[in-house]
Amino acid sequence: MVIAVEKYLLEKIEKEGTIHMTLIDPEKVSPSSASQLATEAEACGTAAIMVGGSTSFSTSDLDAVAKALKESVKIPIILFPNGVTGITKYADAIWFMSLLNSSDPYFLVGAQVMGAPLVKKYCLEPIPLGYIIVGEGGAVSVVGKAVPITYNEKERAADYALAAECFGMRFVYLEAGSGVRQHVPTEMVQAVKRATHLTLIVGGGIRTGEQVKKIAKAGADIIVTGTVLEENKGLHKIKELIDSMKGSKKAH
Ligand code: 1GP
Repeated sequence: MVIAVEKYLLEKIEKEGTIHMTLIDPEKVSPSSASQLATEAEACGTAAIMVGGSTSFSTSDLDAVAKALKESVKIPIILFPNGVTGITKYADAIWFMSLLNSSDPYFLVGAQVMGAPLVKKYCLEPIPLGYIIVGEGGAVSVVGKAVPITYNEKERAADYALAAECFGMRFVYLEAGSGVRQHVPTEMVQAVKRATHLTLIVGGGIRTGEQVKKIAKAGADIIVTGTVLEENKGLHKIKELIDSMKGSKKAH
C-alpha cells in the first residue's frame, strides 16, 4: 500500500528530479542542534529528515531528538533504524529495511520481526527498502556484518537490487557508509538504475555539489547526506548540495 510519505516522495521526485534528504544521527547531536539543522535544511529544500545511526542504541536519545524534530519541521521524519532500538513514535514513517548483503539473519529479517509490532502500534508508515552496503561501508558494515560488495562489482550490486525488486520492495539504498572517503561509484548507480524500476537512494561519503551532480546524473532519485552537514554548520553547505541537484538530468 502506497500511502502519505511514500506518495509525497514519489511526487516530489516526479516533479523535481533527484531530491535530497538530511540524515541526523541521534547519538551525535543534541535535540536543539538537531532542530536547528533540520530547520535550516527544510528552508533550503531538503525533502525529508532521516533519523538513525548504526551505533546509536539509546532509545531515550532517539525519542528526544525525534520529538524535537517533529516539533520543528513540517517535512516528514523518516526513521532509518539500526535495529529495534531505532524505532520511536515521534516519526511519520520508517524505512522498513533489510540489509540484503548481511551475513546475519538478524539484519535480514530478525530485527524486522521484532520491530513490526512496534511499527504497527506507533502507526508508522512502513516503506519497504532493500539496503545494500558497498565498499568499506564504515561502521554500518561492521555492525551489520555485511559481506562486502566492492566498488567495482556493479553487476553484483544490480543483482541485489533486482532481488529487492522481486521481493516487492519499492526502494533500494546503495550505502557506502557514513563519513567514508569514497562514495558509491557513479557506474554502480547507473547499473542499478538500469536494472530495476526501484526508487534509488544513494548515500555515504557525499560531500560536494560536484559529487551530488554526478550521482544525480547517474540515476539517483534520492541523495542522502549526514556527516558533511554535521561538519559544516549553517545554510551554505546544504544550499550547495541541493542547488547542485537542480537541472540534473537522470540517465535511465
Ligand atoms: C549514512 O548514507 C548515509 O547512512 C549518509 O552518509 O554521513 O557520509 O553523509 P554521510
